[in-house]
Amino acid sequence: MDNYEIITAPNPVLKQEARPVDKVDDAIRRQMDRMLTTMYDAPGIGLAANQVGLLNRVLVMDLVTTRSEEEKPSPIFMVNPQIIYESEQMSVIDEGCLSVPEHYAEIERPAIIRVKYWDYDGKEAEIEAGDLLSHCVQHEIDHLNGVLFVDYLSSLKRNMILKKLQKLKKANIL
Ligand code: GNR
Ligand code: NI
Repeated sequence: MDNYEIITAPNPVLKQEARPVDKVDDAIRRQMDRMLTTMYDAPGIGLAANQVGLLNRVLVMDLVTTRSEEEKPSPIFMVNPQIIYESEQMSVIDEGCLSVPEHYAEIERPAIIRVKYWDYDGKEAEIEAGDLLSHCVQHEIDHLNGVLFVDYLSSLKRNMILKKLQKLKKANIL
């Protein structure tokens, strides 16, 4: 199956809010399958619909980027994810983003969260996430709300990064 193209900043679609999905049907499942292969090939540990130019509340994740032949992938698919609990304790992780290539920054987020969502079959599901998974889910939900990790940095740092990316685009390097 054909992969999607990943959109990089600055691009208005990354600043837009994605709309809720009414129902998990075959079209949404095809979108999730295609987002997953796009994410694996990138490679990344998460991907939100905005990053492939689709404005619906769909995300895919898989924290394991390298697997041997025998190991089965264990993707997580979320439709209409909602954070229903955030710990007061925070954690800092060095984050990157496929839409902000080659830039990384330490981002502070609630250490543990609980998320309610619809799974691949459209069934209601709930998970508790800590560590990298917690950061990844929050990073992906931010995308669905039009927020990038660079939005947590000072405007000086953010604008420097965005200018560099814009320059690479103009030179056709991105
Ligand atoms: O591949 C990715 N790595 C990552 C590392 C720390 C916190 C979040 C992430 S998500 C990112 C892929 C991506 O851009 N998802 O939107
Ligand atoms: Ni990202």
